[in-house]
Amino acid sequence: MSGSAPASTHWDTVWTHARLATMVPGTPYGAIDDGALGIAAGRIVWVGPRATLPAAGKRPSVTLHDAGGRWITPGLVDCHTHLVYAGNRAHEFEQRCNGVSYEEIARTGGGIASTVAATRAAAEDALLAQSVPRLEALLREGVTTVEIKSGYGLDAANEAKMLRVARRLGRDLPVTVRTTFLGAHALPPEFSARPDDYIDFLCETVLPAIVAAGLADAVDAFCETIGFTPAQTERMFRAARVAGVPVKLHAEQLSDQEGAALAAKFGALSADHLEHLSPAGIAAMARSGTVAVLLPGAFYFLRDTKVPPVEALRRAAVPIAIATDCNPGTSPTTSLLLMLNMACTLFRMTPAEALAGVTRNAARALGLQDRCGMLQSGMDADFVLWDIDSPGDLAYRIGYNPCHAVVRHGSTVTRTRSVIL
Ligand code: DI6
Ligand code: FE
Repeated sequence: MSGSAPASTHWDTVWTHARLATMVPGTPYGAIDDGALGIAAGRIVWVGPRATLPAAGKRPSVTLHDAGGRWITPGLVDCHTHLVYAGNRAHEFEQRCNGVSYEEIARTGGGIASTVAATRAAAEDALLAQSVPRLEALLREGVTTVEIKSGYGLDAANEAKMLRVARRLGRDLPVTVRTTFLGAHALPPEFSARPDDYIDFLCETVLPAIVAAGLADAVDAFCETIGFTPAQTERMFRAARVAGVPVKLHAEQLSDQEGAALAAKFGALSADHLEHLSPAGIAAMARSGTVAVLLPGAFYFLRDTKVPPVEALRRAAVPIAIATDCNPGTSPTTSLLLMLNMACTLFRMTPAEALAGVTRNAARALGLQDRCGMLQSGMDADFVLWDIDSPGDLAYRIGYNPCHAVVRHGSTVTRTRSVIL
């Protein structure tokens, strides 16, 4: 468990008197009871029991932090969000509470289309300003890495605008942002009834421009009866492959389109939602190492009853991640901790699985497994101090935030309590 720091390493900081949930597999939470963390230049250089702290961590030049016996986990990773958007869809929630279905709202010009109209109309700065409070809410709960999708612009200029806003959020706020191009989210009005022409336009014009501008870390699509067919999704994936960008997929949310197997065929980082995932889809994901990203907020908000096949995923050893799916239509939440609780209550996951789902496995769903998601030598020094008695408390509470402080790249960036460490 102990990290190995070369003897010559100059340590900047040591955190001691901590209970570490390293999330390194092998033991529950990878716990180290009386632990210490060594940091140099924003990276973790040593993790282990305080009693075995190497000499490099005891030099007078090293800044010492006492965690006060608190639990420390890796910084949380929200690996699936649509948090950059303009407007508000509260009225659609009212419609649904009056008996109208999500699909009906989508078919009659509401749903994603209404957010597309609002997002197109918003200037870049206004879009940023509307998105900042949502991201800040996530950060207050210990999120240090977030994925943000486009998909409410649906043309070259507005998809790029969304992704530039996502990149700016990563520069302006203490969080690592990974961007995903989701041009194939819905059909824009100007391509009405011409989905294949729209996919051509995305593959030939929009995706190459976005990749050339360095705006996309991944490509995603919404493979669904109200989204795009598997054949259209496959064309997006081929274009992504040509552009050298990894893929992810909104798969099997409302019906089984065999999207997860398609994603696995392209070595997807993740397949997400998966309520209607089949045994064949699970086997394909297991073979390709594709992470299953479950989104209990959308399941809850749509009053879905079809639970994703968690036990079968477990048996097949498919890594399971949990995310907010923060979006105005189906998951208007900015609480990743609430998603932990819902993963346990609604999907029957364990608190340890849920926490792995927002740390180790979420990092993997973004291809960042070597950078974050565990407290391990070599990883970014992104971690959270919690006022909790055990790591399971994080999934236990409903609507309570025990985050004490957040450290990103070695520096304390958020302190939610006035108590001095
Ligand atoms: N699945 C979802 O749950 C969101 N997008 C998607 O492909 C919904 C987005 C919205 O309704 O605005
Ligand atoms: Fe989504």
